[in-house]
Amino acid sequence: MPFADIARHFFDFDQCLSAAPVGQGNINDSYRIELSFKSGETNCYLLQRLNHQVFKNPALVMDNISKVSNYLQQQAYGYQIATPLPTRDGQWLHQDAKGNYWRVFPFFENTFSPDGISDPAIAYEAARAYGAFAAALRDFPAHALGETIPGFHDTEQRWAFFLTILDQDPVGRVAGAQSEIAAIFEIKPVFDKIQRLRAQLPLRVTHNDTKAGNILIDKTSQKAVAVIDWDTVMPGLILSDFGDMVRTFVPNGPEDAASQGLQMRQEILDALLSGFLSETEAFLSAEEKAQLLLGGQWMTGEQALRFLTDYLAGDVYFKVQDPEHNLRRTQNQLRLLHLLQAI
Ligand code: GN1
Ligand code: MG
Repeated sequence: MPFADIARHFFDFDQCLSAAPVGQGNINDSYRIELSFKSGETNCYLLQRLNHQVFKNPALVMDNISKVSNYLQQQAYGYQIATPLPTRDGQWLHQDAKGNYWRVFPFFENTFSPDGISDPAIAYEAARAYGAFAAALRDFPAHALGETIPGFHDTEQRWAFFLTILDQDPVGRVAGAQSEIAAIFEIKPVFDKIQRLRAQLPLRVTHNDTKAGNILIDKTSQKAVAVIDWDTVMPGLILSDFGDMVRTFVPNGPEDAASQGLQMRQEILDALLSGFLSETEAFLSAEEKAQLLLGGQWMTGEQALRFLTDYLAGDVYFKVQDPEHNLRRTQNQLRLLHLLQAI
């Protein structure tokens, strides 16, 4: 079994009892593996292939994660820390013969991610955990972290890339996506507003991928256990961390829902605000607090732009299950943005 061969670089185990895909990630590939050891012990781990087309400097990703993990271990941070487990020769990554990068994390049993299925209590719990993450890192020196994806939430840069793809039309999809393209041009003022605000907002250490899929909730207690997926933890704006929660928790279905009828849920939005502020109110600036909801519009619009760009580019970035997947995702983000703008 190939997973066993990879795991052998991390552990001296007896047998690999099982290996199965887990999670809904759009970038990396994650597997739960169950290993038995000669001591008689059995343990589960998360084995993950890091997508090095997207993360072009895998060592930098791991360096950031280990710095954040070491730091959080010394803070009063009330959640589990997903510290990576090193290879037997002390590396964070194992590179296989095909050039793929593998890493291992502890596996948190009896947990789930509230992807498009949350109720207000869970949304509150998740937002509180993301808020606690930001709070625990508020004094971490942002310059100590590298940019794992340069310009990740630089929407101006993403806009310029969209225009290039639109112009090149590399796979001939532009003609069939005219209404989505027109809708993207209509939301440009949201991005312009963010750009004007940037000068007034502090640069913080932020998570940058605070989607519903990156929180683990305990199945029994329904309490948040861990904030996961630290690949994009780097300097950023607090608005995007709150915004990506709004984008993924507030609609009554997942971002790639097949139906065009996504609705927004005000009670979830209220729960996110109170959960997040319960941890961050004391240190966020008045301007940051005033603009949290704009963060929701920004992230939803930016994600629409990213999905549409990828559709027009021929599905080169996000994993897709069918040729219309990125278009469907775009339509859902556009619909959600219009609902958020109507609040
Ligand atoms: C990707 O890999 P995953 O699912 O955590 C993407 C996010 C998007 C998200 C949309 C590195 O996150 O930025 O918001 O898909 N991650 C990267 O679901 O691009
Ligand atoms: Mg991610």
